Amino acid sequence: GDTLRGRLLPEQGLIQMDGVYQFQEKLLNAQRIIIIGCGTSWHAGLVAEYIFEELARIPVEVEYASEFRYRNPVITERDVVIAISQSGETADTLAAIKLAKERGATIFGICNVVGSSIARETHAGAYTHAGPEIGVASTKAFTAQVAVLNLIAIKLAHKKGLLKESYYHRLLNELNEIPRKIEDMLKSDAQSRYIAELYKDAPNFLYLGRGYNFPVALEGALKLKEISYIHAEGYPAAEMKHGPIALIDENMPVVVIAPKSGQYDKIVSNIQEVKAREGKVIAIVNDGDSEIAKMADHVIEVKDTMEVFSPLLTTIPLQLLSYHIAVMRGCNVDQPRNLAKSVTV
Ligand code: F1P
Repeated sequence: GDTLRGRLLPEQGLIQMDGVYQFQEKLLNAQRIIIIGCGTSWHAGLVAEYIFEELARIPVEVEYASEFRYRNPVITERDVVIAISQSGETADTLAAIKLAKERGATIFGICNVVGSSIARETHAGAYTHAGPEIGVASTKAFTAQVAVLNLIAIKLAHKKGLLKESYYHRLLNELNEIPRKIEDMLKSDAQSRYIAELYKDAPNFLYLGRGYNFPVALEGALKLKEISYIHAEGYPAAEMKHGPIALIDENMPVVVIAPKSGQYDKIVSNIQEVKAREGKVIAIVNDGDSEIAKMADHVIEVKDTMEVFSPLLTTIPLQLLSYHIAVMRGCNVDQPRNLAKSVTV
């Protein structure tokens, strides 16, 4: 419709957008959106930075809440802060919200847990309703957060007159297709399991991505660290030459997130650079990508989608890869050591 009111993803639970509807003028007039969160929620914020700036042309900053709360940030009343948290109880995020509120910003929350502390502290919000996260590490919360942020960006862009009607409808229709595509991918995880078996004893992993999939590289590395205790780093692929390339040899598995995109040729060059140094390339590609299949050691295929939605799909095999590696290493995937579901201190 012509408002921001909307509901989405009936198969996965509802994303309720009424909070966004009440808040739309603030978002439309925001001089800047500051997104804060920790861990996986921060990664969802990074994806949103690309989407908001691309579609809605609103300047976005993304900050770790754990840093933001101790800084002396410049905040004005025309800033809107979007706080993202699965649990809604993360102490750093809560403290960052209070600081931004004191300085006059309007705070919008994206939480999974209804009635949580963060949900109560914010001026308005949208619940992700992703269902309970059984494990400590965020998984479906991430895709739900990215879906909500996508929907907000699309609705704002439409309100601002920045989207052609046909493109706007294409975006919404495709977003509605995502749950089905994810479901299909969850059913066919044999390739992730096979690759997990080959690399489960690697001491290090590198994850590379560009654009929308740079935050996915960070998230893939975080999931591996959290549940498999393997050291992993995520990097923008274009940064590889500025340092991490020194790490690459025949013992380094490099996961390259490389679906079709505006930067496809660039990511192909990055794969060539890794192969020239004998790194092992595990590439996440679109169905039927024969070009990368010729170069990579392994490929995992994901369904085609529009570029803005690609993180919703490319994240899934990375979660599965971490899951299988963790299980094969005898780790408790639901209760990783040293990690708490809500970091309340
Ligand atoms: C943030 C977070 C999670 C992570 C772990 C520790 O939680 O960093 O992303 O997987 O559970 O906490 P939240 O604010 O999104 O609940």
